[in-house]
Order: sequence, then structure tokens, then C-alpha cells
Amino acid sequence: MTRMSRAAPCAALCLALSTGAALAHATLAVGEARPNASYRGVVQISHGCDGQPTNRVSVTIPEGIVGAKPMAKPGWQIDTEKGPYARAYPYYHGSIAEGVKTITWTGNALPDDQVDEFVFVARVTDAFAPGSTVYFPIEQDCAQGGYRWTAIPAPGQDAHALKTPAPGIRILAAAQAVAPAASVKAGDLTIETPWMRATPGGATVAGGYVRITNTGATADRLTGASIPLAGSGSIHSMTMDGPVMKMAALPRGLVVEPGQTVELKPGGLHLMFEGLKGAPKAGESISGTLVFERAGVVPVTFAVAPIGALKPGGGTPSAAEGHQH
Ligand SMILES: [Cu+2]
Repeated sequence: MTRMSRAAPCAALCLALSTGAALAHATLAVGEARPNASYRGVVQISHGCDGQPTNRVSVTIPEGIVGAKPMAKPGWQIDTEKGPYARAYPYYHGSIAEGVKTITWTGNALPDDQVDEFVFVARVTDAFAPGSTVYFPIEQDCAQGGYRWTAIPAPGQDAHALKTPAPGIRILAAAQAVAPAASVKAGDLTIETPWMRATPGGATVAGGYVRITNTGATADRLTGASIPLAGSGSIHSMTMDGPVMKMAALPRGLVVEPGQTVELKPGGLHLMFEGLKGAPKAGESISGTLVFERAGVVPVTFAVAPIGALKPGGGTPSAAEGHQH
């Protein structure tokens, strides 16, 4: 009896809406995201199926959204399906080539007259043009029947024309760049744009990057680096071991041959600061040193770019980053 009286207005409303602008009943609470930043996906389910409770919600993570992880949800069983991405994406200190592609919540019942949120966290890569929309198809099932919020508008089509549209998020431009620190001359070496990435709270390591050109006639060797925030600094290489990026310390440092420019950058050679006593923050300048066999100890200033930035000042800060370095 009470169920009937609740269901009736919804049925009438849904019918009215299906003739015009469709109102999506599975939506994403946060409709925007930036490239190279984390995204908190909050799937909102605002009603069941013709009065029946919702027993299952499933979201498909689109290509280009990586590192997806569901938030624990008491009372619900959460299953994830993993698989390879179409390509490897830069991911914090390395790269990522596979991960969660669907997240499914089951084993509970969300009454028709209640709303609930199903939450995941993921990272938006730079695979999308600013201004474009990325769609997250959602399935919603009840004991009998359900909805497929999976329709994606064709180019030029109005999403409102779709009866069961997939919720989408709009990709914004990447955050504003931080000005890179000036270059430094030390003997025959030119040291350009020393920078590092901000780290999430609790991180114990941070990557540092710099470009070094040897304009002289003798090779030099970068043997170490320091910042006051870190217990130690060393030089690391990155190599692919199958689909997995691995890094290792270069025990003898990095040789810069005469005439050579060596670039330390995300995904490749880098400075590894370990034993962090604090978190470098985006926009800060951190004084430190580079240590060379011939040029000696060279003071430099590292410009701190946002968490996960791929170049000096690139990317965007975000509070909900996972722990990677
Ligand atoms: Cu490293």
C-alpha cells in the first residue's frame, strides 16, 4: 500500500520526462576533472525500478581513467574486474598499463525511496582534450528489470535526447604552471630547470628532475643530490620489466659526456629523495644541491610542481592522490 503510493508519482514523472529532456537517475556528483589529477567518482542512485529496491550497481571505468579503486561500502559486496589498458599511461613516478575496468556493488538493497552514493577514486590521464566529456556507463539492477545508463551521445548529438544517458564528466584545462627555476652554471655544466613533484601527505620519497648539459671537453659525473627535507638523495634509472616500470639506484652515478645533455624526467632517470621529513608543496621553491665529481657541490633551487606533474609546473594538485612515487 505505501509502496504503491510512493511508486505512482515517480512513474508519472518518469513518463513525463521520457518525452522531453530525460533526467538521469544515475549521476556523478562531481561533473568536472582535470588531466593528471585524481577524480573522486560519486555515483548517485536516486531511485529504484518502479518501486523495487536497487540490488546491483555497476560502473564501467572508461579508457584513459586509470588506477580506479572503489571506496569500501559497509553492507555491500564490491567486485572489480581488471584488464589491460589500450596503452600505458604515465602514473606518478612510473607508468600504468592495466587496472580496474568495472566496479560492481551487490548484496544489499537500496529502497526505492532512498538515495545512496557508490564511490570510487581514479586518476584522469592526459588522454582527453580539455572541453571533452568522458562517460562512465552505469548499470542499475533490481530483482526484476533495471536500467542501463550507458547511452553515449554521438558527436554533435544532445545528451538530453538520450533516454538512459551515461553520466559524463567534463575535462578542464590542466592547472596553471609554476614558473621553473632559473638555470645554473657550474664550471662546464649548465643545469636547467631543477624541479620536483609535490608529494601526498605521509609519502617518504619524492622524485627530482633536472637537465644537465656538459659544454666542456671532459666528462663529469652526477653522484648525488640533497634537499633539507630528505634524509638522502641518489640517482635512479627506470627500466621496463615486461609491463612493469622498475627503478634502481645507479651506484656510480650518472656520467655526462662532453657535449651531452642528460635529462632527468618522470618515467626515466631521476633524483630519488628518500626519508622525507615533510611534504614538498606545489608552488614552493626548495633549495638543495647536486653533487658532481668534477664540478663539486652545486647549489640549485627545485621548483615544486603539483603531485604527479609530468613536467615543471605541469599537472594539477589534488587532495585525494593515492600513494605512489
Ligand atoms: Cu626512484
